Amino acid sequence: MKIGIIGPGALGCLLAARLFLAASEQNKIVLIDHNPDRAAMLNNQGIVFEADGVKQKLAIPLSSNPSEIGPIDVLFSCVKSHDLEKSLTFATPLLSSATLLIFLQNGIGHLQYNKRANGQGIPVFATSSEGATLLAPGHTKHAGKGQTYLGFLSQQQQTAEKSLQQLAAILQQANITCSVSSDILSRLWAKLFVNVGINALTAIHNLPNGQLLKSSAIKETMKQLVREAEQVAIASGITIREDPVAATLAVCEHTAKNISSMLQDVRRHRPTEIDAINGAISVHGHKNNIATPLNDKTIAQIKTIEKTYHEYTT
Ligand code: KPL
Repeated sequence: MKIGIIGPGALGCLLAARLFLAASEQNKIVLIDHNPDRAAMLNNQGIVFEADGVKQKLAIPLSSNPSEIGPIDVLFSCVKSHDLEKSLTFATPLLSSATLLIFLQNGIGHLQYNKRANGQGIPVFATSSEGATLLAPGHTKHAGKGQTYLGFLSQQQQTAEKSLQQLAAILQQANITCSVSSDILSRLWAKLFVNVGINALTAIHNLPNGQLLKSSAIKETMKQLVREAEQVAIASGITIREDPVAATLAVCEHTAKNISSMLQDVRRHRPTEIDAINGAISVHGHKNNIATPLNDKTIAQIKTIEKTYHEYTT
């Protein structure tokens, strides 16, 4: 299989590194970056990957020119949810009607791409709890083993089902615990609950995930954020598989040292995924007449932080 990963962030580099280390003659890996200067720099420098106390430099091929690569079998989209639209336009030459296009964004806003594929890729939705921290451009550190689920939101032909199973096996061989889920929508919401409870609070308080549990006030806010999200999910007809509050507390503990993706964004003065995470709860809450005051307040707090980026940089 020819496998591309677009977006050399923390998770993109982790996937690329794991797949590259396990790649065989049959499976070729390429990283894709829309930014030609960064792509050239990373091509020279190599991707630095730290895991289990070992640091290595990997010569993973990196391109900023999708036309020179052409259609591939699998494209992992690891860009932020707010960059997805322009990234898909950029990636068009990589997509054929048979390409598995794997969406790995946080939140649920990107589910709209299930209907918009237009023969350019077969949309697959994925959720991963692999912990990864980007220490510098192209330098990623594995911060905790997780579980990855892949699944279709709509009925597919048998060939697509087979390709997805084949991809799950490749990921599994590459040390990424992975399975195909027949109920990916519930899995995406389950991940959303966790992100709703953890991400914004880590960014507001500038704390690694595990530290949130050390303050009873923050822990209580986390529980309430997730309970609001749960009410919205129930009103939206989503199947809930496990207690979202217990699951969020457990992820906080398992990823105690992790710097959440939102806190990483805030520290780099990048736009956050607040709209795709707590924002999605607020929007779906409004649609279903469920009030979400704590999520609304949290969104406002993060937007205030985002505004300060400008003040710092001018
Ligand atoms: O998905 C995450 C993120 O940081 O976006 C969690 C699960 C909170 C791990 O940090």
